[in-house]
Amino acid sequence: MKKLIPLLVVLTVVLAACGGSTPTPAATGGGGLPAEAAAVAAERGLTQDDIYAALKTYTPSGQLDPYIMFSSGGQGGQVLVIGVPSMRILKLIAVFTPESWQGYGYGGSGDETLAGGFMPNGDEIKWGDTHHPNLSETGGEYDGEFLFINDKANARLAVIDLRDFETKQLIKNPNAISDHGGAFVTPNTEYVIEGPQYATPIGWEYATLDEYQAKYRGLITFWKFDRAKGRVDESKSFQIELPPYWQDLCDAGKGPSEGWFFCNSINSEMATGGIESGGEPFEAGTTKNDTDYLHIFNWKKAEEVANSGGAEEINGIKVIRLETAIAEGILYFSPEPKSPHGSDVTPGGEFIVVGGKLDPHVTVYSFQKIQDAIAAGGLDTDTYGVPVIPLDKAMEAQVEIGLGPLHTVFDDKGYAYTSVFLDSVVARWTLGGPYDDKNPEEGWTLVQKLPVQYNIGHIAAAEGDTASPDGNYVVALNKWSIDRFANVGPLLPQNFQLVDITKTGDQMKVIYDMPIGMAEPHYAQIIKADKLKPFEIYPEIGWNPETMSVDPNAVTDPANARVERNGSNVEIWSTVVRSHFTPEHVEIEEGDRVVWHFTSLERTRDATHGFALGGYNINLSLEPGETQTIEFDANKSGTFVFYCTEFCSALHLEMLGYFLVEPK
Ligand code: RUQ
Ligand code: CUA
Repeated sequence: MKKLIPLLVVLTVVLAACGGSTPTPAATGGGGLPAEAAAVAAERGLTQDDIYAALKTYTPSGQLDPYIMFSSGGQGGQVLVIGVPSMRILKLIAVFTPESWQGYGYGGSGDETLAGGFMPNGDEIKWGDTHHPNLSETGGEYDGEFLFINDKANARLAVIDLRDFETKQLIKNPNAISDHGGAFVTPNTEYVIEGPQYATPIGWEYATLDEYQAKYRGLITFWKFDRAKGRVDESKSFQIELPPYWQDLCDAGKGPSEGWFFCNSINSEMATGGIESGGEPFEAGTTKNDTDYLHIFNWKKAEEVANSGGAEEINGIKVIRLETAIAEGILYFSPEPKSPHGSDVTPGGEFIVVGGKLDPHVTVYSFQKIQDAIAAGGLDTDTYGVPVIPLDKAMEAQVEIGLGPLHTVFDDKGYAYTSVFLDSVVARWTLGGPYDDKNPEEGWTLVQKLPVQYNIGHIAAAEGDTASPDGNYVVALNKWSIDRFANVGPLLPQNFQLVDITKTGDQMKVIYDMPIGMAEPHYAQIIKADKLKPFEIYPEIGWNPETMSVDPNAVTDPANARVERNGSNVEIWSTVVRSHFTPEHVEIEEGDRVVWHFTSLERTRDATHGFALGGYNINLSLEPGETQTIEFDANKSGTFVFYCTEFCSALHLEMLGYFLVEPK
């Protein structure tokens, strides 16, 4: 009991920090802790740290989270929406993988969206390995309008509209078959960048590995975003050809470095593997050199060159050739220590932080020094002729933080937070230079290593990639959970740990463990919840979420619901409202082509209906006001049932209809 006595202090501090009022004396017991709470704490064996964590994260029913985190859903191919600090999952957004709750990929408009990401020959791809979500930005700040995410497995990009949290566009990269350094936006979302990963010939043309150095290439894509249309415009996008160095993570410059873009790379050795035939395995071959290359792009210059005839069109997209990129001053390198990972620009845009997976340091590059070195000229080049800025001419500082530094995020107090994979810690260190007077420590200094459970990959901070991060929280996206949760068999969940970073110095604390039992997320971004302005219901009855306007086939009055036959084409206009479909009997003939429109007449928030047609692999979600159209061949005769899949009213079970297909 003794250890619980100072809890009133904790309570007061926490509540004050949350902007709430301090507890009234009547609510507290003799020892400062409400008697009932003290009993619970004692019974559960909770320490003061546990109680602090509980108070920082417990979110009463109806209270809303101040932050929303958008996390990649990894090889599940989706995006997770999570409230912070409650760490409650609010939504799973279907992106690259069909998802039946949202009716995505089961007959409705999601089919077309998914088809946008199919292979150029039309072959279906129905999953993705989502890595890095990026929120759209205006002036270097998240604006809450759009979210982008890449699919590493197939080199694809997705656009999600945050008005309804739905995926609107998938694009298959016509010249790359794997990516990683995406999706990263420029400070005004002029471009969404998809950096490459494993080199292949452009357009993944066949070439043997003997021809690696001659024919294999890296390829970074600048997808032009048309904000008014809410879509990427492929015709205004461009790519830059790169040496086959396996470019990795990227970040856009901002402030003084706006117009520039930075990616690390991991295979300057140009290793080609082949362990089975006596070759060096990739893991050994790619880690021989002491340094790889930080790639430094002048994207404003690249844009000019691409738009003034300096690019070649390959498979329908403009490609700036490597020679052109070198000649025009678009591409520079600088060495980076030992298998780097993570390339993160500081909030003010002055520095780029790179973590070396096999180096105990983070290396901080100065944008100004890079510019000075470029201006001074006389640079040596790599094998392909790209100018290389010596490390000592580009480097501002190195901070030794531990084994396996990966990614770095920032707060409002001049601290940087780096995920350290092998050590399983979050390392807090201070940024020097212009950030020096923001925190109590001096210069570029390691401040705290906070153990996390276990093997942290990415790390995300509140508003962390903006020009003005918030502080308050970081989330450790841990790869292994091992013993943190009940055993659910040999495939374990990931562990997201919420870290309280409100206090300066070495006082970071883990305050929540959240199992992610649906694939392995990579990056996440955390936005202030009040920046998001999603619809509560669709703005008008008949709203088509694909066009974001009223659908010409919307039916606003059940009296106009009908079935029309034209030869073997049957078109149906249905209305949907609690608790019936109109019409309820649909009778057609085997072999008919069916086009079926649904309009939800609901104007009540959360009054969602579903449309499931058993035996035909069809399922829709019809949110208030939404119109959807499905098309299929009635290739099976029989008596089928359609019904509503959302428990929408007391008579939800009675919300059904018969679909009768008369045999030929
Ligand atoms: S990368 S941690 Cu895409 Cu670091 Cu996963
Ligand atoms: Cu509509 Cu259940």
